[in-house]
Amino acid sequence: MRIAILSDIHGNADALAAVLDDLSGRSVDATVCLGDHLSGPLEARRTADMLMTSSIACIAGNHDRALVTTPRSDMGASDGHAYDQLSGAHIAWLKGLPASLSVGPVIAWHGTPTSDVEYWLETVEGGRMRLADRDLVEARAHSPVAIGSSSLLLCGHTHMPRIVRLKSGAVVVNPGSVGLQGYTDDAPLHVMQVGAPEARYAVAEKRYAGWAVVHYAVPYDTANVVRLAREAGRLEWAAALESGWIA
Ligand SMILES: [Mn+2]
Repeated sequence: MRIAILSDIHGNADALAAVLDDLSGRSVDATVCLGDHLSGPLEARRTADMLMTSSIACIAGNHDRALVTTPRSDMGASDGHAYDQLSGAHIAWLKGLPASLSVGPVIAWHGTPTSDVEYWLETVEGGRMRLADRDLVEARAHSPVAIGSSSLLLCGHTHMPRIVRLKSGAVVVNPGSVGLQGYTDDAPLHVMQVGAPEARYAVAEKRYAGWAVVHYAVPYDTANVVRLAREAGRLEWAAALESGWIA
């Protein structure tokens, strides 16, 4: 079994198009997308249209949940910018997204098995993100949701491409972010940056008892999304889109 793993597009339709074009040359049995599809100062409507007309199996991220549960007046700039582009059909699609999905031996969540906002593989320390300690990664895998016999556990949310093996032998894979390679967040305040602007995704293939995982970094023309971010006054977005670094 081969599965393509996308996550955290954040309205970057140009990056999504580049990933889907890259993926078109590869043979996969299924493609999944792990949430935070639309939120940001870019092209939420175009991204939603692309996903809704594709065969990609999507789950909801915390921002997708916010778009259908938060009053417009209480939304942050990124959610509000996306929301204002969406039709009733887009909202209905968002409302129908599950919080998790499983395909054969693969199971996927946005954050962790129990939360779409918790980091699974990373810890924030000194305003930066690092690989979480082993016992914490194991503890966050524990869940009333049955991991069962799944051997490939997928998460997104932190935008950091990573593979971590659990003591059970199962691997947790974060494919990184299709659309946004850096951000700052609060509570606690920290910077996340990949250090390169390419669109990220991963392909995992079952091999014996394990998985061969390949992370891809796909170049695309960032001029349009950088311009859109600047026009929206989101200079940090523009820096991350252009360079993969937060200015
Ligand atoms: Mn998220």
